[in-house]
Amino acid sequence: MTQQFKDRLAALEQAYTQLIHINNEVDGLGNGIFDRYKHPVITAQHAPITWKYDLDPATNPYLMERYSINAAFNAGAIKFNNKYVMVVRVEGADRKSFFAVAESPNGIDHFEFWEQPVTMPETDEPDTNLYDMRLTAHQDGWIYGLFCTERRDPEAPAHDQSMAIAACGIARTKDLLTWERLADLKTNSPQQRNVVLHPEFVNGKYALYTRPQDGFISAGKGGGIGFGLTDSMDNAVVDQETIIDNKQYHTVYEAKNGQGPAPVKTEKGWLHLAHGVRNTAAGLRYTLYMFMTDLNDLTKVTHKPGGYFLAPEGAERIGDVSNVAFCNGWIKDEDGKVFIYYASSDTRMHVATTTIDKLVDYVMNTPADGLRSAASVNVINSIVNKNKSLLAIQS
Ligand code: M1P
Repeated sequence: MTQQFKDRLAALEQAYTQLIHINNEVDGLGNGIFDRYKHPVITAQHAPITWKYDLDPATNPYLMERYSINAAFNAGAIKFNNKYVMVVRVEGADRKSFFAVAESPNGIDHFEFWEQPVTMPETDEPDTNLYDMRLTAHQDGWIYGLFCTERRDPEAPAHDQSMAIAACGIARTKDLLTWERLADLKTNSPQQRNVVLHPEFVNGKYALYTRPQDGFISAGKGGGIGFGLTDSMDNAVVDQETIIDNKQYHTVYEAKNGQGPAPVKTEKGWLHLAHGVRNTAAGLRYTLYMFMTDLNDLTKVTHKPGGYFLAPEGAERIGDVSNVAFCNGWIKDEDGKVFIYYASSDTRMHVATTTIDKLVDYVMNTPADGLRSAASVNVINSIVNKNKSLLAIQS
């Protein structure tokens, strides 16, 4: 082993150790709804050295990367064995995404990947690409991971090497190490992404949030967050998708939308976090928004604040696919604290913290989108007028 090899290895190890020991802290005053943090919680640089380098000086004398990691984003999340755990979409320089588990003792920093990425079994139709897992600890005792499996469109002409079909892949586990792959979800929609399993049985059936879509990128006549039931998760079939939250003109979910993580049950209703997409001259803009559904009727949206809940800010706005905030994982602690794991610009993971009480207050008391500029001014005026009376009483 040359001195150069030894020095480079020591430097790589030091940089990695420093990275995973960075302490995170709340960034600024925030909006009162949630706190953002100064540092991302998982990045491509968090990938272990042993994934990227052949450490044998005989076969890798220059200690160069033999497999490069491009990004680490769109993670599912779960509290597991008292640890805050993400199943991260890790993307190699070859554009292939795969899943890898990362854990932290406190949910806000010191995330470290497990020794090896997830070996996800395949169906008879191999996946070209896998991404965006939603984790659900279901009432039936399994932890399910629902994700997008992407394959080239068999109808695609040879000159078009980008036409793809997105479907919902399904796997289940008890330990996040060994996964049992089940058949892909069948629906009547040509494309499915952002499919999420509801944590409880509904009339003895499994309930799924879907996102019917015509094209790989464009929602076309489809779109909206759908809801459907299946008798079983082995060979899951949703015959009928009811759209519970649709695309809408001049909103942050005008072009398309999709359910984020599995909803969280509260005394007032089910809290949902979703992403909405609008088109701009600079391309698509992804932000997060929230809504609440009825405890007894999961297809009924009872509250929906206007506008976005969280949008990419500052450095978050820049990445492989800029201007994107995306969330498919959150964790609710016993004491009501909530950890929202969101990705920025298809590049890295962040955390935002809040509480169930704050989220319920936000969802129930933030005015709905009035859908016209005049309605927005009315909202401000009603706040100002209330404040004027309040301030007059106080003075
Ligand atoms: O690039 C932004 C996002 O685009 C897709 O989301 P959706 O299905 O809503 O369009 C997904 O590829 C997602 O992974 C990605 O972050």
